[in-house]
Amino acid sequence: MNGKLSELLQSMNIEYCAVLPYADCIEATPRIRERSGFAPKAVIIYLLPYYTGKTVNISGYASSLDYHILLREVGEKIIFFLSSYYPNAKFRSFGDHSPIDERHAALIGGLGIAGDNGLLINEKYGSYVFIGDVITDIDPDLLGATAPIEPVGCEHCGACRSACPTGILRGEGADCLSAITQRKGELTESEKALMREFNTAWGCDRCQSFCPHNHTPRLTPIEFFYRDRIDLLNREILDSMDAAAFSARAFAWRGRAVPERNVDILFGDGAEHK
Ligand code: B12
Repeated sequence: MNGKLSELLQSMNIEYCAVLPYADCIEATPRIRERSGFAPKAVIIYLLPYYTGKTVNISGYASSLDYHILLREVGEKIIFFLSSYYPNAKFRSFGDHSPIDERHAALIGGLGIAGDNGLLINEKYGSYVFIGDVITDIDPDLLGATAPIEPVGCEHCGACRSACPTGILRGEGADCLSAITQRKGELTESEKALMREFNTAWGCDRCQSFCPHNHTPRLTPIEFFYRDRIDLLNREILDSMDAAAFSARAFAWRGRAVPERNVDILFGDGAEHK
C-alpha cells in the first residue's frame, strides 16, 4: 500500500488495511455502485477492531457508540487525504452497505480467514473487527494495490457450530439469535426463552466467544470503542436516552420498540430493570 496512506491509517490506529483492484472484488449490489455515479477502479478495505471486554446482556459490537459513526469518520479522513493528492478523483465510503462483498474483499486482501460462523477472523483481533471500505476511480497501482490472495478458511473445529444457540450454524434453526433480537414484531415463546437463556437484549456473541481464534482477543487500541459504553441494557437506560443519544447506538436501527421489547422479555414487563 501507498506509504502515506498507510501512515494516515496508523495515525487512526488502523493496522489492517488492503488496496485491491475493484475488478477483483465480488460486486454484490451493482445498484449502489451505479448510484455513486462513477466507475470505481480501486477499493481500500480496512478493519476496525472493536470492544472485547465483558458485557452483561448486550453484544460487544453494540455496547459502544454506533460503529457507523466511526466508519464514516475514517472514510471521510481517507477521502480528504487522498483528495489532496488526486483532486479530480471520485470516492465513496461504506461500512455495511457497500456495492462489494466486504467480507470477501477483506479475505482476498489478506486481512483474515473465513470462519465457519460466516465472519472474517483476523490474526490479531479474531473476529471482533468491523469492516469498512472506500471505493475510488484512482488507478489501483497508484495506491499500491496488491494482487488478491487465495481465500483461506478456518480449521472447521466445530466450536461455533456447537455453541450456536438456535442451531442455524448446524443447519438446524430458522434464524440466528442475533437476528432474532434485531427482528421487528412479536417473537415466539421459544425465541423469547432463548433470549432469556442466553441473556441477550441485543445481538449474540456465542459463536464468536467459543471460537478458538477469539480465546485471547487483543484489546482494541481505538479509543472510540471505550466511550459511553453500555454493558447492561434495561428500560431505565433506554428511557434516559433522548433522540440524539438513542440514534448514536448500533441498536437504534430498528427503532425504540425493538430494544424495548427485548428488555421487557428479559426483565418482565413492569418488573424492576436491574
Ligand atoms: C444484515 C447483516 C446482519 C444480519 C444478518 C442477516 C443475514 N444475512 O444473515 C444480522 C443483524 C443478524 C447480523 C448479525 C451479525 N453481524 Co452482521 N451484517 C449484516 C450486513 C449489513 C449484511 C450481511 C448480509 O446480509 N449479506 C448478504 C448475505 C447474502 O450474505 P451471507 O448470507 O452472510 O452470505 C455471504 C457470505 O457468506 C459471503 N462470503 C463471501 N466471502 C466471504 C468471506 C468470509 C470471510 C466470510 C466469512 C463470508 C464470505 O458469501 C455470501 C454471499 O455474499 C453485514 C455487512 C456486509 N456488507 O457484509 C454485517 C456484518 C456481516 N455483520 C457483522 C457483525 C459483527 C455481526 C454480528 C457478529 C453481530 C453480533 N454480535 O450480533 C452478528 C453475527 C452473526 C453471524 N454469525 O453471522 C460484521 C462482521 C465482521 C466480521 N468480522 O466478519 C459485518 C461485516 C458488518 C461490518 N461492517 O463489519 N448481521
